[in-house]
Amino acid sequence: MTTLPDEIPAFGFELHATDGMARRGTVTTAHGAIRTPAFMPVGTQATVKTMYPEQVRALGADVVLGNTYHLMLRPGAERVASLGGLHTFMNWPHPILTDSGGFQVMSLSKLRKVTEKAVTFQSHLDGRRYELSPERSLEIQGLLGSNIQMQLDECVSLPNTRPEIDRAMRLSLRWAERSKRAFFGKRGHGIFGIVQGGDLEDLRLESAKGLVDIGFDGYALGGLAVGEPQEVMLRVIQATTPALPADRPRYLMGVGTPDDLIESVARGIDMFDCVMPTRAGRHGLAYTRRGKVNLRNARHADDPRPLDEESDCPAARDYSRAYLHHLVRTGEALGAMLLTWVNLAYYQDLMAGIRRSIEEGRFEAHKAEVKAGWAAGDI
Ligand code: PRF
Repeated sequence: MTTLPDEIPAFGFELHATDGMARRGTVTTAHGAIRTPAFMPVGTQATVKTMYPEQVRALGADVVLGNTYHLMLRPGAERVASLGGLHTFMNWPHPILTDSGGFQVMSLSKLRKVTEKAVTFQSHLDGRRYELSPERSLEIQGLLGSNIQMQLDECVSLPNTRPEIDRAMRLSLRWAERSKRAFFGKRGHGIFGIVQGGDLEDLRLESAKGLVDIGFDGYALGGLAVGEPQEVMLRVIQATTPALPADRPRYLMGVGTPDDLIESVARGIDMFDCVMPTRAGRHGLAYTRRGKVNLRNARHADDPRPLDEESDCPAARDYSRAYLHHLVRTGEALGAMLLTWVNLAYYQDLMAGIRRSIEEGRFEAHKAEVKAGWAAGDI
């Protein structure tokens, strides 16, 4: 008997190749595939700031990130749901991952309080009081309709005390259990658990084991890039990824610089998100094959050269540094648009190069080559 394939693919992860600890895979969702290692542009307010969705897609992004915290406050999850869900609302028909809100509550809202039940906070917009429980976070993420939904967790900054890191890790584990139970597992949608435990490897391993026992579609590493040196972050990643199942994707939350990405891939990470390329672009900073360039700097005022004449990105290839400098100095919208484009193109090219090198079994050599390019400098 033949069976017709279901129209909507199930959520899943397939590993195609490994090279050392680096992995090349594909995450399958109801809205399409995510090639890993992947960088997810951040679209906090249902927009990747200054970019058209078509343009983000054309750069090679398979997935963007949305935020429970921002969207629950404005325009509201029920409203987005009644308008057909987040994919339709923002005209991004491809995969979407949503963060659960806890991390943004901690960094943005006023008068926040964490209890066993939930995190309560006052909106940074109008001071209204809200309660975000694991159940409500997953309800909101279900209303938004994101393909990858995140458990509610508590992230503490570093450096921190062992009792505080321990407390937040255990609370996050209990919330993981409740988040999983509250997740409405529509076909082609998955939920990720979040490993916490600060810079303490024994707590990281306990967190990872607890999450694996609950069972998630993927595993994130939270609580990193929160004040610790890069070497500490990389040590924690290296110690944690071996404790996670090889057949599930691993996502390093809120990271990072191009160097963070390539070094984390070397330690078994598959997915990243970060505001760095988009935020830096709005602040006049460009990421290129030759490192970081600050277009605000007066040395660019008379420079007719583009940022990178060899780039496939028109913004990097067809506009002089002098013009970009002028746009940045005058605060013109086009300056932010062009530099965000440059940066997202660079980040996506970086990931494409990493994926290819893993497939071809030359990741380490490729990493050395890419790092030599940054070190060679801009001029
Ligand atoms: N938890 C959640 N989102 C996050 C983080 C976290 O620890 C981080 C830490 N780098 C960024 N975004 N839920």
